[in-house]
Amino acid sequence: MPTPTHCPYCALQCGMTIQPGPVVAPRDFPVNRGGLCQKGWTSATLLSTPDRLTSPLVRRNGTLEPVSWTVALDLVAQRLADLRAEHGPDAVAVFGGGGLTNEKSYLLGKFARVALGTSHIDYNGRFCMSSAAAAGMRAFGVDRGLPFPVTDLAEADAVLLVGANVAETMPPFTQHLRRAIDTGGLVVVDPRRTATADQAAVHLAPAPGTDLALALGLLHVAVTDGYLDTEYLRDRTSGFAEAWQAAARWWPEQVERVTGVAAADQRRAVAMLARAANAYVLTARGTEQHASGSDTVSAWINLALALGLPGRKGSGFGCLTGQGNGQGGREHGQKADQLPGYRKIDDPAAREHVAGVWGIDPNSLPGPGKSAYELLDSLGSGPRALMVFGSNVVVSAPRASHVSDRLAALDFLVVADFVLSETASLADVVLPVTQWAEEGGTMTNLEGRVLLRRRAIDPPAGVRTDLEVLHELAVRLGQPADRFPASEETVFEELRRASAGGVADYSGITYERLRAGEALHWPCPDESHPGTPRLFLDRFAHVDGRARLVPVDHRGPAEPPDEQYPLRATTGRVLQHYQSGAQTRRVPELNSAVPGAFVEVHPDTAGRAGLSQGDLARVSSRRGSVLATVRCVPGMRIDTVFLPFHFPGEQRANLITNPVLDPVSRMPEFKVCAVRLEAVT
Ligand SMILES: Nc1nc2c(c(=O)[nH]1)N[C@H]1C(S)=C(S)[C@@H](COP(=O)(O)OP(=O)(O)OC[C@H]3O[C@@H](n4cnc5c(=O)[nH]c(N)nc54)[C@H](O)[C@@H]3O)O[C@H]1N2
Ligand SMILES: Nc1nc2c(c(=O)[nH]1)N[C@H]1C(S)=C(S)[C@@H](COP(=O)(O)OP(=O)(O)OC[C@H]3O[C@@H](n4cnc5c(=O)[nH]c(N)nc54)[C@H](O)[C@@H]3O)O[C@H]1N2
Ligand code: SF4
Ligand SMILES: [Mo]
Repeated sequence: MPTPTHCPYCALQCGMTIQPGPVVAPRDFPVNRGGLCQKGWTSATLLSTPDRLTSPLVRRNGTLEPVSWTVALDLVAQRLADLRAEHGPDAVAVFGGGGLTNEKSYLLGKFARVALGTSHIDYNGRFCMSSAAAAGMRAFGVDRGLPFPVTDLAEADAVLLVGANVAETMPPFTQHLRRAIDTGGLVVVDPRRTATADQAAVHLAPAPGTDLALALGLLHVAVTDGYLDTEYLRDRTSGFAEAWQAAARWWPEQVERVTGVAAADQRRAVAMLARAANAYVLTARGTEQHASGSDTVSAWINLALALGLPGRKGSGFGCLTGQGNGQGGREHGQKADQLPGYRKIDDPAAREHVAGVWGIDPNSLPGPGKSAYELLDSLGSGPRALMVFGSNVVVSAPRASHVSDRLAALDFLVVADFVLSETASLADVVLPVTQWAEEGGTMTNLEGRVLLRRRAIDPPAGVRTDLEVLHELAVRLGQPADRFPASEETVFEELRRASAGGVADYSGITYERLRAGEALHWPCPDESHPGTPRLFLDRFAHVDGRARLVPVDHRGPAEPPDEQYPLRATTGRVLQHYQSGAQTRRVPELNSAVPGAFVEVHPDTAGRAGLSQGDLARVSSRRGSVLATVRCVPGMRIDTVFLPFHFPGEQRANLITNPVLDPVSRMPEFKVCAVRLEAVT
């Protein structure tokens, strides 16, 4: 019998079945309705990849050698205990991932705070949704990527899609935009003419890093062209006057000068949104991964609020979560400043509640730690040991060569993975773990719906689950065995209690309800509660029930182009590869489709550098150089180049990226830095 489950990759969490073979097939589920992208179709391949890790590895005389689990776990526990005894609990740091199940995220956070006693835990979601989360919190008082089911979009007449290339990053999602596309209501904001922009009636192509000016300009147009929803602003929001002060200065011609987006197109886009019966504004990484990302998302929210969209039936604002469990991964306590239930770690009531569930003294809980990049940057001088679960930072962190240096400065690096990722290959100990189809757990998709991942096939001999690894290590570090259960359902039962009363309340969700196929979106505060597919219909989550417009102003990229580095480089994704590529580069069909790094560049810009299609180029910034094959794209802006970040070694786009951080979210500026393009001679 095929087992129903979900795709292991992105936040859409397409429904699929898997049966021994292993063979996957799409399944009818609301988010994908029987569709899958190429990554989903080929996802079973990695389960039996020839270089699958099936034994723990320990570095001896410079090389990783297979050892037994007992030897590996004893060694890890001993080294961590020694470093802690010598340098204090903050000598050990933990780095998690948004691909981990809710149970893993929860237990990893508890392991760091209780078994290790360290404040240093953060995760790759900081590189992903943190700016959107910060802006959502500010505006609405709660952060759930989409506060409505994806299927609601099917009724949309107009959709403003900002910095999202869903045709490549969530292909089955585009079916929900069908009506908007067919009725000429799709507006795409992207410096590149992507496969998504190709389907839009209006494509606005701002220079990378200028979205904030564009959003202010569109708010300006909304006001001057008479589209303001004054009744909604009066009844459901506060802060319009302050937000308008900055936007008042951004008249369309001024915005055109800064962004390159024609004033007439700005007006068209606003008119389309304002005149539609049902309209949505959706953002993703293109507009968020900037040093001004939080303010930029706030500016898009301000626009949506001015038009009266959020919390209105058939309309809304949302951010597209990225990783498989990007939503749940940020709710259960693997973020530096959080405890389970999306609670704040510096809130005394939150500490008391969670410490009560964990059976510990609230005073023994550490305080907030450093954000992901700051944590990586401090390795060696701060933490002496790092444990990585579910991230490949050597490829995916900004200023990657510096991050590799910091990893090399550690006394001890432990990586749990199912393949020898670029990060795992630097480790002192590698722990081989199960993959999605071989384990159970829950994931929370981009619409806040909790889904069951079911074990469908037996794992290869020699691998353990992440939960088993944490259990074994916690016991060796002196914790009671039942404080770190290795069964996912037992962990979930505890997670429910820890989340009870929190922002992300899972206490009414049970495995039994999920097995029965109930569609449960959090918050779900008791077992008779139907869950909350749509937030904000009556009120926003702030105490007064109102949404806030936040006053923000444009500041531009942290590193503007200059004579030495005259171009703007931006980075992102292609359909066939996932993230650091650790998984998809091992799937022959995907790897042969896109075998290496490329740089998209306007033919004239390439020509000026003496380059043409297929040549090898060097793209250099103040931090380093990346090698990539030239792809001439006539639709590109002449001042901009684009590189995917899925490739290792000298092809790492992150060799050039700027690690400057957003002051609120601590998100690095992955989406713009100043570069120069040269031929490799
Ligand atoms: N195939 C594939 N799918 C994925 C993933 C993957 O790695 N591969 N990863 C998943 C994850 S974790 C995430 S976070 C999502 C990301 O999903 P998306 O956000 O859709 O992906 P990106 O390609 O990072 O960025 C989207 C677009 O932003 C544009 N962009 C660059 N700079 C700017 C700018 O300054 N302003 C604006 N408005 N746009 C800009 C880029 O040209 C790009 O087309 O995808 C998920 N799905
Ligand atoms: N230049 C640039 N850099 C970027 C971005 C960008 O747009 N531009 N985007 C950023 C974004 S949005 C993201 S989300 C990050 C993602 O970047 P990474 O954090 O590197 O993401 P992955 O490549 O998915 O890495 C996951 C690793 O964990 C392993 N793994 C997967 N599932 C599990 C599990 O359940 N347990 C364990 N133990 N291991 C597991 C995989 O094999 C893989 O090696 O990259 C960021 N970096
Ligand atoms: S869109 Fe995302 S969840 Fe769906 S098949 Fe592709 S990678 Fe998997
Ligand atoms: Mo992401």
